[in-house]
Amino acid sequence: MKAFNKKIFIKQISDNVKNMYRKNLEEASQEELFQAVADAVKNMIMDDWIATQQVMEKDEPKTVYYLSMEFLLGRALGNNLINMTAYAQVKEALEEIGLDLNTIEQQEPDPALGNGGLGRLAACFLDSLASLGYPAYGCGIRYRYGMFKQQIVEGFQVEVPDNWLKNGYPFEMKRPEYCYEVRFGGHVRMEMREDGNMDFIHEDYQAVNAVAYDLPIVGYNNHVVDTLIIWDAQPEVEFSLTSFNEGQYHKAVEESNLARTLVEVLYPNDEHIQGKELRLKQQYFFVSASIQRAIAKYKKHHRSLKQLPKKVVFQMNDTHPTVAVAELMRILIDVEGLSWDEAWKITTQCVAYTNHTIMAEALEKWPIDIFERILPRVYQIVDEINRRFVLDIMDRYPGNEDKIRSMAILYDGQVRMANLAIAAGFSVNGVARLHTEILKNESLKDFYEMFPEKFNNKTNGITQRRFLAHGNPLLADFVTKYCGKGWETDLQKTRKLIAKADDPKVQKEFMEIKRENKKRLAKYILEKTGIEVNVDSIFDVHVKRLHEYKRQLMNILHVMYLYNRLKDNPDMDFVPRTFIFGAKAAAGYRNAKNTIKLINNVADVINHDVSIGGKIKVVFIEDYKVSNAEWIYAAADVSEQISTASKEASGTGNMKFMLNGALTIGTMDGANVEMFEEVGEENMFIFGLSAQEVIGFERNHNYRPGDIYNNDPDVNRVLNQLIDGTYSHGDYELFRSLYNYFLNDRPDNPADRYFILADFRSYIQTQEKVAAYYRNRSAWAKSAIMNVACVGKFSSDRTIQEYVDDIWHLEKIKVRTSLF
Ligand code: GLS
Repeated sequence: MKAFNKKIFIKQISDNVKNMYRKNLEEASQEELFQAVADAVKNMIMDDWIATQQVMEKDEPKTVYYLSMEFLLGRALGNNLINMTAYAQVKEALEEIGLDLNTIEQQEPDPALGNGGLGRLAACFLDSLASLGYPAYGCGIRYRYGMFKQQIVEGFQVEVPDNWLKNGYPFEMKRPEYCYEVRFGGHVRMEMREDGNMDFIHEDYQAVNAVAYDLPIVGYNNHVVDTLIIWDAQPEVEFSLTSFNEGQYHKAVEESNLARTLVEVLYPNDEHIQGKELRLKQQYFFVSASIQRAIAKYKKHHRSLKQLPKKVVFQMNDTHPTVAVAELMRILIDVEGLSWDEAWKITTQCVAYTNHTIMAEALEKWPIDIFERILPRVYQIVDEINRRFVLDIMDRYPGNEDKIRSMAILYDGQVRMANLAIAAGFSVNGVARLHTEILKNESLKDFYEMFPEKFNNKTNGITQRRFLAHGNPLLADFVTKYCGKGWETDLQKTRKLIAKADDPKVQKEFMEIKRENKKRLAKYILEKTGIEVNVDSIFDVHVKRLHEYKRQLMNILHVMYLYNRLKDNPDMDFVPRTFIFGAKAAAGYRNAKNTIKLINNVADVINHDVSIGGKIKVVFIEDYKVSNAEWIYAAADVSEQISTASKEASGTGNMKFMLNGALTIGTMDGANVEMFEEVGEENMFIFGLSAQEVIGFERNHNYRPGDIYNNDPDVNRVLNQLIDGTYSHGDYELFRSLYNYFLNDRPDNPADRYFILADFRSYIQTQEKVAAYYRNRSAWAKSAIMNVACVGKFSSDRTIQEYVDDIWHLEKIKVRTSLF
């Protein structure tokens, strides 16, 4: 970035408004001003972006291609300014012309090209890659419609399309020169070549063009600007009514329809596959384009592909892009003319796989007939990989059918994408230590036994640039005051707070900051929901995707339990609490949607009951997304991380709350385990079954929630309130399916499969401890400060450095802008 020149910057904004909208500054709307400011900021980024690409072109460093169906970016304007270290200057410049940066930032649509944790992790990783100075491309899809917007109408979730490109997105750049053909359908004809080898000729296919759009990923204060490529689909031949004979006419119509539908929408399911053909097409589309791009770039410098693994590594973010294995093989064999063995050697050194969940319903499997019909040549390659892999298994375990059943890529009429990724990948990693252990010892046990050297752990992390520097400026200043500058790129620096955590003055200062942030959120809540909340109550927050294993249902049952107690003993000693929820449910996920309705109905009853004197409030924040999340974390006192142990692979929200000085109430699950190690038992509230206990129950089928229902009167009462009309205006049926969840036992769907009742009593008791602890302001403040002090490990900078050291082996690049 050139040295910031206020005068030029201001001039550019007014020029932009004039040229883009034929208006003066005074006439422009806030949205127009956002576009004008964003364009000016993009202009500031450009020199560094060009310089970074030039260094990459010249030095040709090894580069990671992070292949991901999802990048949940959130707004870019503020974050870019933070990373350019220009936020304060730009804010001041705008003030000079009467503009408020905050208001302008809020005009930006959240680019929501992801569902939740997995997509947000990808975005944090890009931020860290650029900030650490590593050469990287994110590769994804330019969905016309990202994650849906959520409205709550009479307590129900309603999904509204998210047309984020409606006014044009100022940070994206179309790159028509990067355009690759991607083929679907048709059939493969084999032809003998003169040298005796086979040619595989793909015929009668439909083709679309993948066209690149680049987004800048600005590194923190280092001039490095990496690139996120999102692929758009366009028909190969522009459709024209007159110039086609009948056959071409149909093909043109089909191809233009395919191009249109291909990138239309993000599938809004987290950790659940729907198995739609279009989804497989999306996967192949962006994977093929990305690999073609990587190979074209490599070939500018090399004639032989043998050295590809020295220059390129593809990280496959979950099973979604794992068709990359076969697509790379296809290109190396069919396009580049390598032998199978040469291609396999290269491929298996270039691809690595990250597993993000143990939930069986999330591991992608495709019916063979669909896969073969859509990708006939790629299927042949998968078939051959499988044939050879099964021979390897038989070699290693003669006569052991079980091993083939668990590890074969093609089995039972399905293509198992995780198995493909593990068979071919040189690295397989989980995303928190516990998760990786469960992969090794339970779900991927056979693979671990066969390929122990491939398995490794990379505990997730988050970027402190967005979630502290941008999201919580007051706390950011506090950290700078006591730890000095530098935590933006070295989060371990917050450890200096340990020495301050006992200091009453520092504690008071921390609590004042928290209170300011609670006021900011309270104002937002009032505006959005009309609910007035008490900023001196405990802000107890549960925000994340709605999923049964995350147990929002347990949380709201606990609220119902507390309300019963308050009604029974109106004079009881009670620490006021505001329970804050935010969660989107997949559109077809019934229990999840019913849970949202239940939370809203409980909120309605409790918030309107004047007899409890406002001691409990329940708020459901509509449309939880990256931009409002930043405010929510900053305001939280208590962070709910209460998944059934063993089910949450890592969690990353847990880390964002910790960074913002909230105390966690949680199970020993995912990365909570490692947070506990870092922050110590005095500063975190742990309860519930362990992962081993849960796995034990699942294995032995000896969990009996019905007994708890019958024997624990508090449990009995809250469950009955689901079907006695208390929270449904007398409708006994509205929440019957949630009630049944606890008690209906079926072999494929056991009662209370997420062990809510098993953990309920210890959850109640631990929540009592939370309330008692909150009364001790000094102890609470100390623990909150300790959370900030001990969060260092959970920076995504640490995670990325581990990926670089153990998997990618990249070298840092140095960018100096010549104009500087
Ligand atoms: C997820 C896991 O559920 C989270 O625990 C994890 O933090 C995240 C990133 O690794 O990935 N897997 C998934 O499919 N969605 C997720 O959020």
